[in-house]
Amino acid sequence: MKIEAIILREIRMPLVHFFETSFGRTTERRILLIELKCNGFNAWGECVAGENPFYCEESVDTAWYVTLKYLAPSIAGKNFDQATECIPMFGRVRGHHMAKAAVENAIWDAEAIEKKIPLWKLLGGTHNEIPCGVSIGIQDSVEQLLEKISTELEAGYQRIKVKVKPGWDLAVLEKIRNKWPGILLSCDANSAYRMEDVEHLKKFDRFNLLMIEQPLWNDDFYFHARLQKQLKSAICLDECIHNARDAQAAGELGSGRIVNIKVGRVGGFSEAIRVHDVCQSHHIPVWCGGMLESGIGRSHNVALSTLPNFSLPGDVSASKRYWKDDIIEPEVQVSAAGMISVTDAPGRGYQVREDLVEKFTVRKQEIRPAAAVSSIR
Ligand code: OSB
Ligand code: MG
Repeated sequence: MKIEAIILREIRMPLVHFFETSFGRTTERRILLIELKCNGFNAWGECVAGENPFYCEESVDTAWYVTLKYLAPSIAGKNFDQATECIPMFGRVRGHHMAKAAVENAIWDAEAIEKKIPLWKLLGGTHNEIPCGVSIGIQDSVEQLLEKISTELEAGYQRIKVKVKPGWDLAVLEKIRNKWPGILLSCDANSAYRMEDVEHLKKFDRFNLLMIEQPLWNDDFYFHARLQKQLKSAICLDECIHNARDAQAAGELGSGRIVNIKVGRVGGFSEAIRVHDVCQSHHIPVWCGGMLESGIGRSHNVALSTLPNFSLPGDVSASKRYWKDDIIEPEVQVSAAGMISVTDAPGRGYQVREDLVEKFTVRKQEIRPAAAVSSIR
């Protein structure tokens, strides 16, 4: 396909319910969307960076800058047979994985549309439905959290993950376990604990958790290995895995027994597939994490989750948990058995509601190939 133009947009979408983690509360999402104008069709990508650099170093504004100044100009006017051809074009830019992923994934979206095959098959997916879990943020009260869990269990979700931090952990988990002794339950600390907390973290073992996600520093997998040796519960790595080498090192060190793959965090579908493969060779099951995506990123997460080693329920859940109106048609829906099905429709399998995208847009910029400069005499 030929990339005739790249359109950057920032959209704003209010969440139906606030989402709070150990690093803060989000009530509205600012989202950078990438639209590719190709020969005869449009393709889309979503940047999952947050408004602030609190989950990782990137934010909506750093991603906008890097995409506008470096990534988009490097692909404008180029012809691609395969999405992977863009990777060397981004090579000079260090880091900025979420910005790179948004552009790379848009090119994968384009490749699937052009080849008239489902994106999930293009990525190497083998499952035609994926098991779903939910991630539930810190609430104003434990009662409110228990009510939310009960709603999600009734909706069919197969695994409940709750956010924890010092002061919102053991007592909360105890109330949940007393009420639901048998459910698949996990927790996510988003790096809120330190090695001095090891005795405290050992107490999590009594709740028979499926996993404790990223208990220690965001950039560490050495001390996670030390901690894992002292815990019965499996550690799941999120923030600290940026590429397949990290996954390999974490596998060799024994830093965790499960990995959460977020396609934005690792820089795009190509690297996400490599992380998946490395984990598989270390017998580490993976699941697909979420970043409060709109329908575009969500549809891409659904496609990625069909790969064979995605063997635990992910944080990929129904559009309506996040948005009054999602920007795709149909919205992502979850069955009463807690599954999302994929179809054989070409591309991402969900139409983008361009009218709604336009309505939510607060800034927009188009990049076209630089016109050939003719020298003036
Ligand atoms: O750590 O998984 C995380 C949301 C924002 C930042 C980090 C995380 C999360 C989630 C939300 O847990 C998952 C979702 O999209 O529902
Ligand atoms: Mg996490």
